[in-house]
Amino acid sequence: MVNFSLEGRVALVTGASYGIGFAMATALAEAGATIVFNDIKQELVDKGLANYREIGIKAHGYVCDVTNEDQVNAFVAQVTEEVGVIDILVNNAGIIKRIPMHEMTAAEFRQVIDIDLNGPFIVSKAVIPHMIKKGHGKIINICSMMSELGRETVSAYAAAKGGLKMLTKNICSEYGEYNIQCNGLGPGYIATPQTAPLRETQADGSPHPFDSFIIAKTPATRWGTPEDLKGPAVFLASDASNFVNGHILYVDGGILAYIGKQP
Ligand code: NAP
Ligand code: GCO
Repeated sequence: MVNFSLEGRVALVTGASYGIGFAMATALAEAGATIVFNDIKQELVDKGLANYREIGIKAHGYVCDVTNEDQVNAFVAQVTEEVGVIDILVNNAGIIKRIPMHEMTAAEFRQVIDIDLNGPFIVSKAVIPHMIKKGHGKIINICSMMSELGRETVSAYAAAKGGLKMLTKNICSEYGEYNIQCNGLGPGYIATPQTAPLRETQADGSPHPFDSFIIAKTPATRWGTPEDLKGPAVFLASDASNFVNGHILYVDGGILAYIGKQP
């Protein structure tokens, strides 16, 4: 029987107090994994712990900024000591800034790259030696439609997520021989706090134009939900995907396959 079980495995999902990270962590826990997550503020870690407790998951939460290498190294050492060697890493933490490129400051551009691309590099670098020693590991990088497509106002985010796609392929290339599989998950447009501004009902009660645009661009004719990421996350975290490496699994309702509905 295909093995989707994560019993006995320790999974770190970064930035998983809520949103997509929370849903994926819940799925990994339901498959048997012990869940570790981080956030940049204690109050959010505490809120996340309460959210996990509410659904019967005893998660381990830590304050850690994924862009801070010293913090990350100390965090990974503490988790290894207190919980166990990390078998599964989901690089989920990320931000977006929607600003026309010619109006975006270099500092704003750098901040997005720092969290969305440098962060996954820093955390993966800290975890890989432990995975090599243990003889196996799963790294799942949360990419995006913007790993493949551009659009107005998201230049930094697209650059970061495009880079994250290639970092995924490079980790696959460099560490496949150690039985480490590194793949990407590319969510389509998902209803979370990050996309809330794109879905706000207009003052006149009409849907946000972007909301209608995405519905027209998606064969599934709906926004995704964090729950749509649960199965794909378990697949890529489990032995069922041991010969899948360097792949970006798009979970997008078909957007990337579709030219869009004729107006
Ligand atoms: P979200 O609701 O904004 O959650 C992002 C999480 O990352 C938050 O918990 C946030 O913590 C945390 N975070 C931000 N900066 C951090 C840092 N420096 N160190 C540690 N944690 C940090 O986003 P989401 O929609 O769930 O998205 C999660 C991931 O999926 C992101 O990588 C995003 O780019 C990607 N994605 C989202 C969509 C979508 O449509 N929603 C589609 C494709 C890909 P704070 O609350 O403290 O900021
Ligand atoms: C945007 C959205 C997207 C989604 C996601 C799509 O402003 O276009 O935020 O970037 O977050 O990344 O896959």
